[in-house]
Formats: sequence, C-alpha cells, structure tokens
Amino acid sequence: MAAYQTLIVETPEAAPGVTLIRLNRPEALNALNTALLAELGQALAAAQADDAIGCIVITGSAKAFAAGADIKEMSDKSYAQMFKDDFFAAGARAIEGTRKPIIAAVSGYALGGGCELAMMCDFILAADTAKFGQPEINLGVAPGIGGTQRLTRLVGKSKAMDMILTGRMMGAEEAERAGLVSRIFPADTLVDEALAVAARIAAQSPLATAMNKELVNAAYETTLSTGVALERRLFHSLFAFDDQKEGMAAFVEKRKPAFKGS
Ligand code: CO8
Repeated sequence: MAAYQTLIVETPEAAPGVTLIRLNRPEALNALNTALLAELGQALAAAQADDAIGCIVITGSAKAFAAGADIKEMSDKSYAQMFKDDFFAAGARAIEGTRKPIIAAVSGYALGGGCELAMMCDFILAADTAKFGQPEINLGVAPGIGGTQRLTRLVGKSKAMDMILTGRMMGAEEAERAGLVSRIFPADTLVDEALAVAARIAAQSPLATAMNKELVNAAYETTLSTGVALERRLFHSLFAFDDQKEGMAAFVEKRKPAFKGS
C-alpha cells in the first residue's frame, strides 16, 4: 500500500472489504491542506479501483476529525492564486467522484472544512465527543467546500443560518437531532462500530450498493418525479445482474447470499 505523509491507510482484518483512512496531521488537529487533500484523493482512487474493497471509512483522532482547512496555508494567498489553483476543488471532486460508500467517523472537532469533508461523505457516525461547526465567519470568510449548501440541505435553513452566522459549535446530540449525524457511539468504540457498519455494507452486492448511493444522491439534484422515475429504471436494471438472482435465491433457500459483483 502506498506510503502517505498525512494519512494512515489500512485494510483492517476485523473489517473485510473496508479501507480505513485516518487523517494524520496531529500537529494541526488534522487541518486540511493541499498535501492532505491530494493524498486523500489518491487513497480514495486506490480504494475505488480495488475490487476487494466495498466501503471506505474516513476518521481522524480522538480530539479532532479535522479542525478545518489549514489556516496557516491559506492566510497569505491572493485571489489570483486561489482562483488559479481552484483551491481545494480537486480534493472535493475526488470525494464526490468516489462511487463506493464513504462513512465519516467523527470524534472531537469537525470544523469548517472538516465539517464540510464529513458532509461530503455518504453519512456521518459520531462519537459522543463530536463537535460540528462552520466557524469561517470568525475568520472573516465563508465555508468554501460546500458548507453553506450541504449543511442547509441536511439541517434546514434556520439551524444552518444559526451555525454559519454565529460560528458556534454543536455537539453530537444536537447534530443527531438535526439530521446531520445518523448515529452516536461512545468515543472509545466509534472506529470499531464504524468498521462494523462498513463491513456490513462491503458484504452486499457492490453493484446494488453503487446504484443505491447514486439514487439517494439523485434525491438532492432532481425533482421527486424524475428521481422516482430514475429509481424505477435502475431498479429494473438490477435484474440484469447475477447478484439479484443470488440475493433472491439465497432468501428463498434460507441461506446467506454470496454476492460476486457481476
Ligand atoms: N489550521 C491550521 N492550524 C490549525 C487549525 C487550522 N484550521 N486548527 C488548529 N490548528 C493548530 C493550531 O494552530 C495549533 O498549532 P500550534 O500548536 O502550532 O499553535 C494546534 O493545531 C492545536 O490547536 P489549538 O492549540 O488551537 O487547540 P485547542 O484545543 O486550544 O483549540 C480548536 C481547538 C477550538 C479547534 C482551535 O484549534 C480552533 O479554533 N481551530 C480553528 C478552527 C477553524 O477556524 N476552522 C475553520 C478554518 S477555515 C476553513 O475551514 C475554510 C474551509 C473552506 C476552504 C475551502 C477553500 C475553497
């Protein structure tokens, strides 16, 4: 497996079919810089290309998932540089372009770009210590990799405005109530729980999983009637795969399915 400077990437034995990506810049509370986002893109591309991998977990440390974009890297940049580099767009595209499910396992701070990274994942599992926020207003700027758009869709306008205009943090329970987080676990079991969830996903048909992910994401991009029509088409198309025959035969024969991704 490739050596990374800002990540620790593993395929844990206890979670077959899962790539675990740990953000690893402890000196900066895992702040996202150009190097980290480039490596994250590489790690995601490797997981996407590996047929043995069915799900990806991104996590940080106990103290911080990621405390934002790296303020020290950004502070002196000019508009021309930001525009020319299309700052962080490549990193965002790498995450958005991954067809396998990505779970964010968030402990501690998920602030600014860290909260945005978590929201770019397919769902968020949180430790009871998690703290989410979009504090960019305190720096005289705004979220830049989707925070104003994704937080608003996830928690609604009132709470998104409250979070973004005040820069306050919200804890795990408020985040779960608001719909930002799907489940909360005790901090010391979070990664193991996330790996168990990911292993369960990785054991399903990879074809059906990719289509399900595509369909849920379509709900954000289209009207209800177009989304429902797309769902019906993809549902019908799933009957072209061996995995549909295997899944339904296994149910009838009262055994576990063995999906092959064909
Ligand atoms: N960038 C760079 N370094 C950071 C960051 C960061 N975002 N966050 C923490 N660090 C560093 C600190 O500078 C410190 O380094 P050092 O020891 O060298 O001084 C080290 O990490 C530890 O941090 P603290 O001593 O501050 O730890 P505390 O426990 O006292 O506080 C906090 C933790 C509350 C999380 C605090 O560190 C903090 O407020 N961090 C900044 C949070 C923030 O403002 N995040 C938003 C950043 S802007 C952003 O994300 C924009 C996203 C869009 C960009 C996309 C562009 C297109």
